[in-house]
Amino acid sequence: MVNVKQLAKKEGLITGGTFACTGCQAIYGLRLVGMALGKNTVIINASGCMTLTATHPFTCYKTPWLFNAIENAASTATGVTKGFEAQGKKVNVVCYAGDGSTSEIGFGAVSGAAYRNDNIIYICYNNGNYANTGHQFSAETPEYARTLTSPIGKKNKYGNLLPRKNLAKLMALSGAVYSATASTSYPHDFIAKLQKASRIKGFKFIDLLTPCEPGWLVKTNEMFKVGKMMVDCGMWPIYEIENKKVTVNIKPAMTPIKDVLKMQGRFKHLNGSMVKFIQKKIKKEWEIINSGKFWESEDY
Ligand SMILES: Cc1ncc(C[n+]2csc(CCOP(=O)(O)OP(=O)(O)O)c2C)c(N)n1
Ligand code: SF4
Ligand SMILES: [Mg+2]
Repeated sequence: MVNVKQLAKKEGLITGGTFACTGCQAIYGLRLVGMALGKNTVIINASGCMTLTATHPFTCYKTPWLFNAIENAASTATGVTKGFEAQGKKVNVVCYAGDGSTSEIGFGAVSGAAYRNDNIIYICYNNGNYANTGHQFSAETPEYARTLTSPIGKKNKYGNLLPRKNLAKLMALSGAVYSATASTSYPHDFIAKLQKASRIKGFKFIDLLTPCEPGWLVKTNEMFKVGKMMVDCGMWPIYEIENKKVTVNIKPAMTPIKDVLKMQGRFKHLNGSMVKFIQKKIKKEWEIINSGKFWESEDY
């Protein structure tokens, strides 16, 4: 368990003032990465919103930062980690890539690194959309959310009709020695997972929920709260998988999902019966998880 007093003394390894939106949870996630892992860390980034936080000649990071095309952050990380291994150096090689990059455009590279069990901590900061290019649908957009490319209209009243890819499970099955989900709204859990990952050799994966103000259409002052409520209502399960053994780290209070959906403009079109339908679905998934059949459940 992370010690709060010790944590408060840790440096975030990130300066104040970045080009990220106010309240952006993806940049807050990077602050937590710095607090958890310290200066002996190299960050490999894939094209996305976080890229704009370090554009030559400016950077807000006190750690090395390598920008990559959206497809290949994991491949670059493999090269970097192999280079350190050849020199006998132990450095935290961290990939910080968005959900569009991880689940779709760069999926081959991520899956290859997991398959080879390369010594990387791969974090997918998951805001459920291609934020940097205007909030298009990604394979991580939740079902029934509206995005720029899954708009609400006469032909489609429900937005995105596809369930999201379950990345933490996929990575565990692809060979990750450690695969977990986390939320920036539960920082202690995320930090503990990062510190655990840094002690394990091989490919480690964390699917990190990072609310996005213009993508989710949430009030700036509710960004932290919305991430917490997504966990508390059961929509974002928090768990870890080590060698196929699953541990649920936060048991959700199963608060009504209507409260968290109401906070997000991307779900504004959903009527009462749709909300009930989704609520039933989440309840059912948790019944499956709680009965010990984790691998048969779907994340929402
Ligand atoms: C091959 C390729 N396709 C599309 C783009 C354009 N592009 C740049 S950033 C971005 C969004 C990435 O989304 P995600 O990985 O979810 O990160 P986020 O923007 O949400 O931070 C896209 C589509 C690109 N750079 N390269
Ligand atoms: S668009 Fe979303 S992910 Fe991008 S900087 Fe703003 S809040 Fe962060
Ligand atoms: Mg994204």
